Amino acid sequence: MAHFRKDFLWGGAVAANQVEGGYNEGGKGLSVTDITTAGSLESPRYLTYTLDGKDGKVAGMFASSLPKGAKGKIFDNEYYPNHVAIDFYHHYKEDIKMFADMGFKVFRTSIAWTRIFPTGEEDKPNQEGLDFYRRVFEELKKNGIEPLVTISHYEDPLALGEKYNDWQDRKMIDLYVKYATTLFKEYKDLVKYWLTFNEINSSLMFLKLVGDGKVSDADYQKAYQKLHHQFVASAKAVVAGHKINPDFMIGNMIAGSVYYPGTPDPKDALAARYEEELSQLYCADAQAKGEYPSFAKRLWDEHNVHLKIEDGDLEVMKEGKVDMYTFSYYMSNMVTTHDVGEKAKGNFAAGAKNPYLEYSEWGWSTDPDGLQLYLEKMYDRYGIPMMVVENGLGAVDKLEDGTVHDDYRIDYLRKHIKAMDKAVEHGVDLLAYTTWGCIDCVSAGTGQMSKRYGFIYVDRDDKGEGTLKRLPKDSYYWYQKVIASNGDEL
Ligand code: BGP
Repeated sequence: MAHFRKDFLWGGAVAANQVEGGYNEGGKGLSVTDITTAGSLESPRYLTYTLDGKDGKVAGMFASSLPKGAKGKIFDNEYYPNHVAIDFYHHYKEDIKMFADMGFKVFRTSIAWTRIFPTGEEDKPNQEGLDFYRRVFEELKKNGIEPLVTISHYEDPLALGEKYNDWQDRKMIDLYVKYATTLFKEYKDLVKYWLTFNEINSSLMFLKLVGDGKVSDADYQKAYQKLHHQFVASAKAVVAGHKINPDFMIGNMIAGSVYYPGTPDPKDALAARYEEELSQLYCADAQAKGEYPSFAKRLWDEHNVHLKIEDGDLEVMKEGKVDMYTFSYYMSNMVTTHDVGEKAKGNFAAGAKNPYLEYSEWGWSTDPDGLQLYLEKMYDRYGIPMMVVENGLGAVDKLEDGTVHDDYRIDYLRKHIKAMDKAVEHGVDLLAYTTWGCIDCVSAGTGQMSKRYGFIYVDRDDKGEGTLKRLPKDSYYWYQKVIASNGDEL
């Protein structure tokens, strides 16, 4: 018998920019993702812009920033996969019906900030945008599915990115809080579960993994200052949300990973711990404990970071602690001070390759024990309910006779569900599991469609060709049974 609670929320997750399309419909403004090209494992995605009359592009993903003074621009000769994505904007009813048939209890999606405030600075929200998400949430409710909503998922309004230099300006705090408060008021009777920022720790975690791997003190200064503004914004939103509806459960969202020492050398143990402090605990403490950890000073000093903290910031962080700890989990990492042969690759994969683990085509390890470890460790540290809001295997699927035999995906998910079950048996209060990309969508890291995660296949390729037809894969019927049996039948 599995140990999940009776009202366990089984479901799936996506993000607005990776599924919706309709990038210039319904009064929507441009998001940073709308000027982001497609890439692959070998070649990065680019943000395209114009600066002093000249066109240019800079490697980036996960809402990275443009060079100072640059204006985002859509080039005619580039392909932007998020413009159409899988056209959820027009297919949401059909998709929700398929989720409901699978037995989903919860569906995680995000709101595109630019559908609500096209440039981020309007006084009044865009009614068409509000209406679209109302229709989506009502459709979910009608089908017995609870919405779980990420307020900001890697898609700031482009206009704010250009003007305020990727959260360097404190003005972003008020603009975010205005946006979040608008959502809370509008959907207070439809949405109970909210997440403030997707993978907030990515600003630190991905620093070394993007570009040439060289990170300057100025880069660290920028990342820490951005995070400070986001922590304050998140805390203010939590406070405002609870006033609007005291039943709201508002969570953080961390890109979760565990860090193993690569050898028994104590220096490796220390290095692994330090990596965990930087990549996980710094942000997790700020939002779940409501304060900077004891090791924050060491982290700042290492890179001569001088954080601008204003009066009242630390108090509001304390007041606006999150109600639940939510995270994505795909893989673990290995850290060593020794010379290692092979390195792990991919946007999440840092350090050395772990000989005990298998790696996907995109270089991500499969490590269900790491998920158990993470759940048990973090529950022990923070003691608040948890949700696994992303987990899954990105793989190339082969369409055969109108379906996909994705036993590799079933195998991956089965192992991770077993790991969650163990953690629950050991006392972790786990509320939900939403697998990533429950319907195939555009990859955030590479912009590919061919890196598929879904239970539902979508006929669309890396160049934007295809009918957009939806087809259930083998994993669709498997997950249906898992949900119906509350995790007993794996
Ligand atoms: C997380 C993001 C998601 C998602 C996922 C898989 O970082 O929150 O948006 O895309 O990773 O990553 P990818 O799409 O690069 O395979």
